[in-house]
Amino acid sequence: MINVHGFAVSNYYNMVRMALMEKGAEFRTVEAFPAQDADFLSRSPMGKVPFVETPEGFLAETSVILEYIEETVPGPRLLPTDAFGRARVRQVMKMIELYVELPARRLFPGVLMGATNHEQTVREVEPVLRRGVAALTAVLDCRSCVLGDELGLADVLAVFSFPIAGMVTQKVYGWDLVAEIPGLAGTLANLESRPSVRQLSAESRAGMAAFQARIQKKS
Ligand SMILES: N[C@@H](CCC(=O)N[C@@H](CS)C(=O)NCC(=O)O)C(=O)O
Repeated sequence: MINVHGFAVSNYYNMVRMALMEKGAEFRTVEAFPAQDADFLSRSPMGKVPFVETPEGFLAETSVILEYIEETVPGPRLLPTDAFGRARVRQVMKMIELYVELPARRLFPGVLMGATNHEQTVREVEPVLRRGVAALTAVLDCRSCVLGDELGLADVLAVFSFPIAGMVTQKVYGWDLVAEIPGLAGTLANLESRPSVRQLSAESRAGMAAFQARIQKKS
């Protein structure tokens, strides 16, 4: 049995939980917040969540955990059977993480955490996101899923990265990056209607007030 550590508002945590839910796997969740003490670092080397406890030990880094789940947990396949197909999914996963999630995250403090974004950050992030969105437009094939009609790990990242990135770019730049990618809004709506995503999103919304209160208390 896998134990998944994280908190409900964390989109990375929700990616891991979604993959397990789509597999129909049994797993346990343990509420955990990022920390830098030695005990936490012994389980998650960067002090981040999510991390998982497997029968063989701890693992961190969402994309790595997702691949581990795909290799070890029975259930519907989330990667294609052919090498090129798998590489295409991984290409999209990496692009979403590097060119959407991470730059958009630099704007989270001002939008979600009650802080102020530095003007320089706001200036730096926009061209990175615009370039990433142009690149993703070229590689995505938005139908019921982001690479056609087969649910896969790219969808797991997409459904928890794009909506929040779009909300953030709308607030900061008056530009919703989701709307820029043809078909993506419809694909995300389809993915959001899956029972796994509905449940995780509801838990995330329910946890938001407590999360913001926690941040306020820490700052
Ligand atoms: N590269 C990590 C990123 C995970 C991450 O940034 N998680 C956030 C919570 S959503 C976190 O733990 N932040 C604390 C920190 O950055 O120190 C992954 O793929 O799992």
